[in-house]
Amino acid sequence: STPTLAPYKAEFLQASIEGGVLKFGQFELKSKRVSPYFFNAGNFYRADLLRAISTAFAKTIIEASSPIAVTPLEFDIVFGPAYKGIALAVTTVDKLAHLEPERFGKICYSFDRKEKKDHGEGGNIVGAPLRGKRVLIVDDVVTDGTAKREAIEKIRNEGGIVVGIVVALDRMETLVAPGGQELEDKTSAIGAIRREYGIPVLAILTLDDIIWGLRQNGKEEDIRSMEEYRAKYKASY
Ligand code: OMP
Repeated sequence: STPTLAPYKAEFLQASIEGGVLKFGQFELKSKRVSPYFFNAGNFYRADLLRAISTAFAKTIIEASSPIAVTPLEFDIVFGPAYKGIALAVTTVDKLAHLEPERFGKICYSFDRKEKKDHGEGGNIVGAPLRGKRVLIVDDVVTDGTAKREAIEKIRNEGGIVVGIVVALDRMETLVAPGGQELEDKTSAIGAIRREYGIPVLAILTLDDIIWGLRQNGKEEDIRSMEEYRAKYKASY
């Protein structure tokens, strides 16, 4: 497990718990698994929480695009898939420009329309045109990866080059068959996307990070059920 957590990650974790975004208890997932925690990115609508998540996204991106990184992330546009990704992309771009104006002052945002538009300016993209640009996708959680694959295809259809994905949370768990059965294969949704598209998929927080945080000041029973869940479902990537 994680020996320590970067301060911005620890702050994001604390804000997520205090803001009711990250909850502990019993939750049925899309996959039908019963999880001892749930991360609801739809609850980031309050100003202080939005600031916490955009700061954490921006710092994750700044770290990954550091010129001294082995393969620094380079991008022109931050793309947020509709609807939840929109606020994330817009606030992340604003935060990047605020934290590092020299490097990120001219970074753009874009997002897709869910509905077709056939009048006015037309088009399926709002914000910076994607053609020929390096595009970084931001989103909340990867569950089975369907939404991320759709976003990648849309961006490519518009002529954009997807260079990476940053999500708020990597649940680190194995994929489940469409019918809900457990599989022999220990692949994660994030691992599958990394291999399929050959792009980095970064996360602000992982399941390991949450458990680390809980060990610092969480409830004993939450720690136990989280560790059991991890032992049962953790992916090999
Ligand atoms: P999109 O934001 O539309 O991709 O949906 C993400 C899906 O993941 C939703 O169906 C959520 O119910 C689900 N989800 C979370 O949002 N947070 C979690 O911690 C776990 C899940 C999940 O069901 O796996």
